[in-house]
Amino acid sequence: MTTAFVGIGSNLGEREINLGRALELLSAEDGIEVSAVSEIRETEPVGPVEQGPFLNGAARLETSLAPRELLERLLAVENRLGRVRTERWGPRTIDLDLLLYGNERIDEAGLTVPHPRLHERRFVLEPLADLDPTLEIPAKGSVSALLAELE
Ligand code: GSY
Repeated sequence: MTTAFVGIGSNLGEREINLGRALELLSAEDGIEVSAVSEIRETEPVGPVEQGPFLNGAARLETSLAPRELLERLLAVENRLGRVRTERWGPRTIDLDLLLYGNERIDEAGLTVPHPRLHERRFVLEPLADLDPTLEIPAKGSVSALLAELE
């Protein structure tokens, strides 16, 4: 089993319900156990597109799935919740980002772990700090140190 961390976000529709449903669907998957969920925070949108505020959090998973298979399951849950990919940085009913997979560093087409912008995003680091402030981001440092650098 490997411990993985997933960022969760929504800024369209019933945001809180979308997040809860995504966690339910993930828990129902064979090979995935949702072992902890962070606080959920309302956050201002980051990026080039003007859009409404997000609800963001993170979940810790225990998984027997390989990283690529886990990513496929995350995309399948996004699709089941009606996510439509129209605009790259645009609003979304649900966003499930594979942030960390054990201590692995993966750089393949469509799969980069740790997530490439994780270390510079408060809306990702704060939920990770809820789950474990000592958590090490491979090649970047601890979540608490990265958050301190953003201050
Ligand atoms: O990369 C995730 C989607 N996203 C977010 C988000 O989840 N939260 C906030 N606050 N801003 C964002 N901009 C994008 S794109």
